[in-house]
Amino acid sequence: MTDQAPAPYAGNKRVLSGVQPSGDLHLGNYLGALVKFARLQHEMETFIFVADLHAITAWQDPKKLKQQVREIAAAYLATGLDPKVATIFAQSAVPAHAELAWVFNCVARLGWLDRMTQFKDKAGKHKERESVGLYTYPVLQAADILIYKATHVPVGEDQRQHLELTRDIAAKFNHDFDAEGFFPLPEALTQGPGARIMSLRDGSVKMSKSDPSDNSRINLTDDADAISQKIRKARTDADVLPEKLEDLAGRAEALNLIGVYAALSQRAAQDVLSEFAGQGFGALKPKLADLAVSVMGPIGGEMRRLLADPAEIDRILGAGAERARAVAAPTLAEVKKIVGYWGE
Ligand code: AQP
Repeated sequence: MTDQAPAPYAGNKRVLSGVQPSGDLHLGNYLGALVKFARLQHEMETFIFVADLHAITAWQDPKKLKQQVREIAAAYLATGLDPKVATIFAQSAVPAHAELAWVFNCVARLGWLDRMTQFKDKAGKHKERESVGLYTYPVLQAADILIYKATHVPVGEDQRQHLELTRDIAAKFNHDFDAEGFFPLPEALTQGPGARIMSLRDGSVKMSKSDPSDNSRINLTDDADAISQKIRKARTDADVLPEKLEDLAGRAEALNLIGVYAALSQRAAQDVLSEFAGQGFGALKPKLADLAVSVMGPIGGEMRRLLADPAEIDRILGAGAERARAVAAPTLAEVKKIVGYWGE
């Protein structure tokens, strides 16, 4: 394999996104993020990182973290990211993210962060016990994006509010330091059928790595039996499926399974619903299980193959970090000048 090199890309468009190495990746991460990365790498210059700085906002076992990073990198590669096209790296290998985050901590307002619903969801009733890092997480996310002056950020719907905060930080920095146009105002790419995949056990909450129930999600590493069993056990209701999508209102679990089917088969949800209209979940679930096994099964297999050679994954991450550092360095140097730091 040759070393990483940037792909030709359209205009000044640049993609940045990442995933935390905080647990097994699931169908929501796959449909909401990974499939988009693989597609976008051919349309724009693409930077995809493993968010290990973000991961430690909740405690991670230091003996396992490096391997968790490799697992996310393996998932990127197994779902089609090509290190010859995209820049793939670990966030902690590019210190400029954290340096810019400090400047942004001084630009962002407390009131802005107080509005972040993800912090409220994750902290629950005991926010005083959470790390300060979890609170300022969206500020680091703004730095991740803007250190590369990225213009497009493919994420699931749950990240839309953080992207709006990134735009606010970019605009305030540009304004406060009289540096109009220095940072772009990046766009969230949330469109697509997999933008919000819900838990298989509760259609009102998103599928998540940190959900204590393993049956709530399909992991990228699940084998065919586990995938089929989880779909068989997925919570549903007793009604038959209707003809029209709007008639699924109030049936969150049913809507979710139709959405997953549509996303995995790259069909419109209405088209899938028409196929099963008048039938119950006994008809839908076995077909959905076969479909999920056919799409997800090979990804798990490829991840296992890649993880058998950790040195190769480390080599790819190392080459990616070198390139990312080179792209980040001039932006950080300019920021230091703009802010008026003493450093050269
Ligand atoms: N359920 C989901 N549907 C669609 N997209 C999703 N994403 C996460 N869950 C869903 C998208 O996956 C990307 C990576 O997410 P992350 O690991 O950085 O953090 P997260 O959003 O906090 O993901 P999880 O799985 O919910 O992890 P935990 O439980 O650790 O918080 C993002 O683009 C996200 O939108």
